[in-house]
Amino acid sequence: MWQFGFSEDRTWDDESIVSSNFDDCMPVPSAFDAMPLYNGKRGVGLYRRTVAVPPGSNARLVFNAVGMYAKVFVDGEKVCEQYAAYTPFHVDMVSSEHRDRDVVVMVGNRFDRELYPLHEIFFDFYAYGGIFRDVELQVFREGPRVDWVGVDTLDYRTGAVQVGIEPAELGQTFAIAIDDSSAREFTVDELSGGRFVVPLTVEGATPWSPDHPELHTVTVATQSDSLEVTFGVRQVSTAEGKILLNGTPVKLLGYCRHEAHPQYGPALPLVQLVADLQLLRDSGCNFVRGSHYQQDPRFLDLCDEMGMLVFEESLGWGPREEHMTNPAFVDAQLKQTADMIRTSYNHPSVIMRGFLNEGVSNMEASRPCYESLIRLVREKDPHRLVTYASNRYLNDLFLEQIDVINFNMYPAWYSPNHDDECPLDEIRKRIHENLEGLELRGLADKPYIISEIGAGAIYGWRDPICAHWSEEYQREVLKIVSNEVVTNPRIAGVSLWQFFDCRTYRGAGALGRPRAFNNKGVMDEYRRPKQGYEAVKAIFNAFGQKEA
Ligand code: ADA
Repeated sequence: MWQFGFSEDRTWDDESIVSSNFDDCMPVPSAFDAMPLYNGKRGVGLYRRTVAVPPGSNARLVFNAVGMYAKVFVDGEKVCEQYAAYTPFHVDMVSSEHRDRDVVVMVGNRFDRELYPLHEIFFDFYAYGGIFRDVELQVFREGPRVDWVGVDTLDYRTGAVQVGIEPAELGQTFAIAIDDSSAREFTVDELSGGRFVVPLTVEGATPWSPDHPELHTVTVATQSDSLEVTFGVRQVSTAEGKILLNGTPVKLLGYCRHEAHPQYGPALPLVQLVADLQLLRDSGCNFVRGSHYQQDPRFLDLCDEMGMLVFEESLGWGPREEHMTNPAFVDAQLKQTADMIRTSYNHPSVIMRGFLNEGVSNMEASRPCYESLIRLVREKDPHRLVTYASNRYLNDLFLEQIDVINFNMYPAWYSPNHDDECPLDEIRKRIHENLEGLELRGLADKPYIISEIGAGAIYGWRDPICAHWSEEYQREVLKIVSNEVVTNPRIAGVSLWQFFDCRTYRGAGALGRPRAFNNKGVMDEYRRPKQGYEAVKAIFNAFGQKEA
């Protein structure tokens, strides 16, 4: 529990606020504006608590996510400002003779493009305020530290991996142990990009896959510090339009998922994360797209443990030309995407990474932003696939540069043909048009995924004529799509839009969003299944059994 205060009037610049106004309390993690008393309010939230650090020790506070933006004060002094809601950041606490350190986090949840260009009110999901994911306290001993360890699989057949360590300097020694084997010492004789890289073998490893999510640990230690990370031995690649997991083609069947719940906002408790994964597995899925931001690290841990493949995405939704040409926006994109890659580096579940959902990738003005993001993702992690979800289809300018084509489309929903009483026929037509176009453009070798497709349905709304917004209509759309995906060898996968309904905004945008929710979930926001759930489940499971 932290002390808490909230002001709708004070400005973000007014830092005098951090010394007063704590008249309530709030659990961490939490989104304060998902709590009944603060629902829908926008302003400045304040969290305060005392953190005990042994006198004389340096310490670090790691914030796994604070939205929408934050300033952190330690002992009354500002030590950090952060403007990316879903990526972790840390503050270092220099040693002091006092044990009790005063930590205040000022949290802003007002939209402000100047301050925080990554999130806009036109997005189709609600932006909450609060310290929504865990805060960790790390207390350090004197001496060399191990801040980051990253493991890459070099050959899933032999168990060959390489372990990268930061920070490292020439002459320094690290003790490294895989699983419960005894530690071996390695002295840094060469640095690669500031990192010490050690080739090792995981003896007798079964490659990680959804059917065999076997995990391993590596422990890296100096005399004063040690870090243990979990990883899987697995490789992902593409060939002839397919995604290969450990050399074997895999069809990706799944949903897009927001981190959302009406009661908790984005601060989901562990039981809910587990429930979501149980439901994904129950639906015959092997794949989830973390739309449209980095998911909770605990969710990724569960994907590793329970065998779910992940398309990981940094925060972005429909950026326009004005964003593409705004250097502050581009810099913030690059930073949050680099931070995301660093923190999810060891999750075997994460097989591809993307950014800028539905950006203007058909415009020349977008080239610098897209090309620098593609380059960054490849450089920071050459062992995963690079992609982004596009709705510019064949007008997209950058498809040649990515590994996997992901197209978002709504043929039977946002139908251009208003005279058509039932536009279900458009679904296959659109998919085939895309595939033919990609072939003509010479892109048939790249795997093609439908990263979004779906229809809105209000939970419980049944309709004998199968009209828009009925569970029946959604069920029919999802059936056609799922059957097409499992039978068409040119389609490498699908992430249906979406796993459950999620809150959007009030105001004019809500005209196409009854209840101010995006109702295209195959479950409602409380995870109550609509008719489409069982329909998709039957098709995905039948395919899974056939493949096995
Ligand atoms: C887009 C977007 C989704 C959602 C969807 C819809 O494709 O990427 O976040 O808004 O449209 O429901 O219209």
